[in-house]
Parts: sequence; structure tokens; C-alpha cells
Amino acid sequence: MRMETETIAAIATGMTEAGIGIVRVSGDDAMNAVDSIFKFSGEKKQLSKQLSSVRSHTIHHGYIVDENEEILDEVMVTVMKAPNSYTGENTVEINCHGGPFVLRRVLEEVLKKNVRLAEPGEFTKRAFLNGKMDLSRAEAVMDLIQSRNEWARKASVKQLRGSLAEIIKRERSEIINEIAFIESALDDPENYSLVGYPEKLFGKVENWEKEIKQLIDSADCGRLLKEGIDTVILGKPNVGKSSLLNLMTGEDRAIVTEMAGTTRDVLQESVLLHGISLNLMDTAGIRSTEDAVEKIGVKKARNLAKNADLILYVVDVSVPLDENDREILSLISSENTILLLNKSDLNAMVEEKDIREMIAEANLPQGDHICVIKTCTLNHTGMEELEQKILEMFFLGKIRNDDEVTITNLRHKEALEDVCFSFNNVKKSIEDQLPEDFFSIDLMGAYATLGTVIGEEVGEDLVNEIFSKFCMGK
Ligand SMILES: Nc1nc2c(ncn2[C@@H]2O[C@H](COP(=O)(O)OP(=O)(O)OP(=O)(O)O)[C@@H](O)[C@H]2O)c(=O)[nH]1
Ligand SMILES: [Mg+2]
Repeated sequence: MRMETETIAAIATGMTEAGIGIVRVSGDDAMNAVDSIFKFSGEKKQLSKQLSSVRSHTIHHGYIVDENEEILDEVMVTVMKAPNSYTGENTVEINCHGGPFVLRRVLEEVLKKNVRLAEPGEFTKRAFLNGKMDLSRAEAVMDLIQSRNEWARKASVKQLRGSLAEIIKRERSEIINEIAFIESALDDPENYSLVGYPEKLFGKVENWEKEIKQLIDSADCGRLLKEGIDTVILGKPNVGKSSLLNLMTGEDRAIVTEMAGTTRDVLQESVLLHGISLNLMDTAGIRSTEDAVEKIGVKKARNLAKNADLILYVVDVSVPLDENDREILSLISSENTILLLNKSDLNAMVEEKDIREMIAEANLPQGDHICVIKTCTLNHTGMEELEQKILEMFFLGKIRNDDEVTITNLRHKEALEDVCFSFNNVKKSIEDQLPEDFFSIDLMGAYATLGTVIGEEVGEDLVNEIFSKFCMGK
């Protein structure tokens, strides 16, 4: 792939007030460009020194000035020369004071020096194009930045250190060996025998397939861990849904009143549960209503229920079950629901057996598996049991130990599913006793698709698409 030489710059840190903010410049002309707006501190140095002549990986104190020599900020400038930098190019990082306005002004001055604004992810894209990292590692950089919990951070760091790429590279080299063997044997049958070979290959393909399937299996669990479990709180009006959200977030986020129909819009909050994120959504109580606003809220709640990873169905035990509960039962499935018998401090009009009867009447597949927990959001009863149940439901036996490689990226998952498809074709060809060149065709397919994960067989379009999702300055 072509080397990019244009010099680019961007603000690499967040645009909020902070102690330090960094303007990053990368490309052939990085040092020259910054030289023309940077003054070393100390008079002697000002005359004699240039950033382009300092040693690589050194840091220098000084000032950024505009055309009129007016000082914009007092800064520390780090110089990293090609190829020993993140991008593999000459890189200068200007450590400014971290105000958004100051940073923008310094960036503006840099951009006047024949430097253009970097696109999102362009620094990392250059690192990839310059061979500093494979694609799966570049993607891990973004995942790491976006990680919202300890688990996601660990998974990204592992991938960043190349663990996924290692597996992929090893399988690819094993596959290419087999292809080479088949081709040689077909060309030169006198010296290479294919007797008994299909059986041997079958075993190898099964092993590769097993390893790839394990990675695919880790993806669903990985997605939930990385992005959080989309959790919808569902129930009739006034049962305590908003109280539950407030209790779980530890904040008074939702309005709670004794009036039915208080919540009308969806309220979303993120909650961390033993290092795992829940995207908790409080919804309008489900009931048939003539109120136009509430109607919209109920519709939204129904839609959210359809795509939820987890539904917390809240029932108020002090009020008899009715048609609205029947409707809610039609929105849930037994795999994704935990039923909470709330207001357990009050006189119970509803017992667990009543709701179980209604579930049975609703003919919900495996309805008897639904877990029922007694809660009281006023005195916090049942919360530990609820947390425990959520962890069990999603991660029991599924959270892998720290050494195992987990994939969290949808692109990787889809590619690996294609790889398994190719492996299956090879196995089928072997079983159907087809000629050996059929094996190589699908092995080649698997080899190429594996390559896309680490970026060895990807077109420019895909590369651009992947990096465009990055944040600015990375
Ligand atoms: N006794 C008792 N009261 C509760 C409990 N949980 C909530 N409440 C009360 O029930 C009323 C309704 O609570 P909310 O949390 O607003 O209920 P909601 O389901 O969000 O109601 P809508 O938004 O109207 O659908 C409030 O007065 C709460 O204080 C509980 O466990 N016990
Ligand atoms: Mg509410």
C-alpha cells in the first residue's frame, strides 16, 4: 500500500478544560512545521536550536507564537522521529494547556504551515499502513478508548498486544502449508503422495474450525460485556419502575410519584454491576390509555422490549393482576426476563403462584423457567439477588478466564463465520471424495478471509470505513 506523506495535525485530547491538551502533528514535515511557530525557552537556545535537529524522543520547553510573534501558549514539545513513533512518521506532540480555545488556536497556527487537519482515526490508519500494527490491533485501539468497564478494557488490551492476530497468523500459515502441499502433489504426483491425505486434512480442518468457533462463541458474550446489557424495565404504571432505576443507579434520576403514568418518555442510565455495564431503561407504564403523550411512551416501551437483552418485569404485589399484565407477558420471553414482585412490604394481593398461573395461561415457551424475585425498592430488598441473577443469566460459565482471547468486534465475528463456512465446504468435499483441488479452493477462501481480520487482504474502502469510525486525533 502507498505511504502517505502529507503532514496532518489534530487535537488528540478531549475538548474540555483540563490540565494538559495535546496537538499532535505527523508526517514528513512535522518538525519543520512546528519549528516555524515554536520558540525554545532561553535566549541562547532560541538562536541555535531547531526541532528538526534535536534527538528523537526528547521533550522541549518553549512557546507557540503566531505570525506577529505573539505568544499563544507556553508548551512542552515532544519530538519522535520516523520510524520510531506511533504512526511510523515524524511526529511532534505539542503539550499545551488544556483549554479548548487555546488548543484550537495552536492547531490553527499549525494548519497554516502546509499541514492539513487529520481525519478521524487517521493517525492510527497511518500506523496500520506503515506496518506499525495489524488491523485487529488498530481496531483494539478504538475499542480501548471506548471501553466502559474493566472487562472491555482488558479484552481490548489483550487484542492490542496482538493475541487475536497471533491465532489468525498461525492458522493462516498452517492453511497455506496445506495448500502448497496439495498443489505440489497435483503437479508432481511422483514425489508427493496424496494417499490417505484427505483424512489427515479433515482432522486439521476440524481443529482449525474448533478454534475459530470458540472465538465466535466469545463474541456474543463479548458484545454484552463491551457495550453493556440493554436492560428494559417494564411493568404497569405505578409499580415502582422508576424507583428501581433510581435505586440501581444510586441517584434520583427519574421522577417518582404516587400517580400512575408519571414516566412518559424513556430514560436511560448506565449502571456498573461487578464490572459489567447495564444500559438501564426506565419506560412508561404499560396500559391502554387515551392520553396522547402517554400513548407514545407506551409504544416506545413496547418497541424497546423487542430488542432488549434483558427485561426486568416489575409487578406491584399490592394490586391484582389484570389485562395489562397479560399484554406485558406477550412482550417478554422466558430467556430474557426477570420478574420482580415489588412492594413486598405491602399487603400482598398477588403471590408468585398467581403470576406463574398467568404465565402458564399465556403459553409462554419455557415460562416456568422465568426467575421471580421479591423486591422492595423502598427498603432495598432483593437487590443483591437481582444482581446475582443477572450475572448468572448472562455470564455463568461464559466469562472466559483472562488468558483466553475474546473477540468483541462485529466485523471480526462476521469474517470468522465466513471462515467456518469455508472449512465446512472443505470437509464436505473430503466426505464427497471430490478431487483435491476442491479442497484448495475453499482453503484459499478461509486463508483470504482470515487475512481480512488482521488487514492483510482488505481493500482501501474497508480500511477507510474502519478508520472513519475512530475519534478525532487518534
Ligand atoms: N410501599 C412501597 N412503595 C413503593 C415501592 N416502590 C415504589 N413505591 C412507590 O410507588 C409509587 C410509584 O413509584 P414509581 O417508581 O414512580 O412507579 P413507576 O412504575 O415508575 O410508575 P409510572 O412511571 O407511573 O409508570 C411511588 O409512590 C413510590 O414511592 C415499594 O417497594 N414499596
Ligand atoms: Mg416511572
